[in-house]
Amino acid sequence: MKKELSFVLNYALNKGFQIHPNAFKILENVDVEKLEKIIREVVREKTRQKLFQINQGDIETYLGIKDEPGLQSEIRILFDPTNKITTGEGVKGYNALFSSRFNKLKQIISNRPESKLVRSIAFVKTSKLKEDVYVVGLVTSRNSERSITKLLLEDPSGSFEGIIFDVELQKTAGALLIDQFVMARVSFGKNSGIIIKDLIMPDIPDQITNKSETEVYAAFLSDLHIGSKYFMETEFEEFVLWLSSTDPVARKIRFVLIGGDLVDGVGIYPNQNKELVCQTIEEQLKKVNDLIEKIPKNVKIIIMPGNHDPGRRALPQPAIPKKYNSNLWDKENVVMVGNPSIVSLNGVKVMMFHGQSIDDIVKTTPGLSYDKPIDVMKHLLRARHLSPIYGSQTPIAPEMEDLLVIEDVPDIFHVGHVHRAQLGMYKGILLVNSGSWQKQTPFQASVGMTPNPGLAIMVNLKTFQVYHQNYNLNSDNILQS
Ligand code: D5M
Ligand code: FE
Ligand code: ZN
Repeated sequence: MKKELSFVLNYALNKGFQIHPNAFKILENVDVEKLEKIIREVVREKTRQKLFQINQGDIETYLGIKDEPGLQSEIRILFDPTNKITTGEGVKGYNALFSSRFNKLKQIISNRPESKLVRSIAFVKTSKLKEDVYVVGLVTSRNSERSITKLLLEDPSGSFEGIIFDVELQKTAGALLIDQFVMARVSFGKNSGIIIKDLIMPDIPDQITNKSETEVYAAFLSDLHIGSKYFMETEFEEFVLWLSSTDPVARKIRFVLIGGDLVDGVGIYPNQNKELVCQTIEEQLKKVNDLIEKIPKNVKIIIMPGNHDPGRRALPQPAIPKKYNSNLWDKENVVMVGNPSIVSLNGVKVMMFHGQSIDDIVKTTPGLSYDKPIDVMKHLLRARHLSPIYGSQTPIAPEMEDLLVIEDVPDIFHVGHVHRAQLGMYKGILLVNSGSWQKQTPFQASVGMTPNPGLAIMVNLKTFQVYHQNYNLNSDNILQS
């Protein structure tokens, strides 16, 4: 036993006190220089109370690590694709997927006044209307040449090519994502072509944000990439230890959300093994488990997969399967969900999505970039879809139901994947891209991607105020908003 701990025991015994083993366990982890002061003061206080046993609660109260009383930590899973996955086969599956997408979004847009004037594309093409009408459809292609933009829209009755002349409207059209749903006001031109006069997104209506009644905090994390030699293990461990510190914010944290890429995986990209310190998924998940164990048990941890985690690659992804690491599934304070998911934390609805679709969107949409993931997240909200572009880099499974439509409007939208932490606000929704805990990889350096790893983001679920910390000592990391 360390001499400082023997001193503590002897001091207490000499004053007629017993120390409960649980109290002693806490003292074993306290900075030795503080031990003498702690035991003298606790003994003085207990003498005053005439109680001669030193319990866990006495030490916790002294250290300020006693649970904040009255803090709720109620978690409900509002949406999880894990048990809903029923992938269709071949063409039939894709038809079902797109028909589900169309119907769900048509329903979402149906509360707009213009909806009453919506006609089917087949009807509009054959009836040569004199008045403007509306159509709704999925964007199948977009072309800009000289001073006009052409859009191909499709609904279950057929498709048509609309022409846009208006300069501002061409900009709106330029921001449309392929396969996204849109409403268009159309009329017939002189040469019998169909002209698009306006474009309306499904978008987010004005709404009242749900807040927690008590000042509980949630920590937002993603892209740890455990197992990669670029995982910032020391910095992440420091953050995990902070969670059980006496810091007033740490004392109020009741939720930790991990938005995917917990591990770096195996065989995710060519020659990945050269960049791994753990060569198997099991080893990598064991390390995840060891870190999770260090988080206080009164904190609930929500774990969602990303493109590096085991399970299936195509969206929507089921929760990380039990077979790789049953420990995570067995923990009482861990909740395993699929990607995307919606969880309610004390009534605050958080939509979690890893963010794979950002890659395709940044590549095809003018004005969007990897350094500003929040802009892309706003795009997704306006389109009411988490991954509209089909058949590009992001694999999407031909589900019978499109589970990537944003049906329910969240209070917080949590995304990761691009390794750039950023904050934003859209129509009352707090937008969080939680960045990463992995240093810049050689691949990212080769394509000029500059991550800002090591930022921990905490949100007060009562006030929605954001508190953040930088664990990255090598750079002056900034959290953009
Ligand atoms: O992805 C982190 C970011 O880096 C994300 O924006 C994709 C991009 N990335 C990473 N590897 C590749 C390859 N091989 N091709 C294209 N884009 C890539 P993460 O999911 O953490 O790997
Ligand atoms: Fe990642
Ligand atoms: Zn990722």
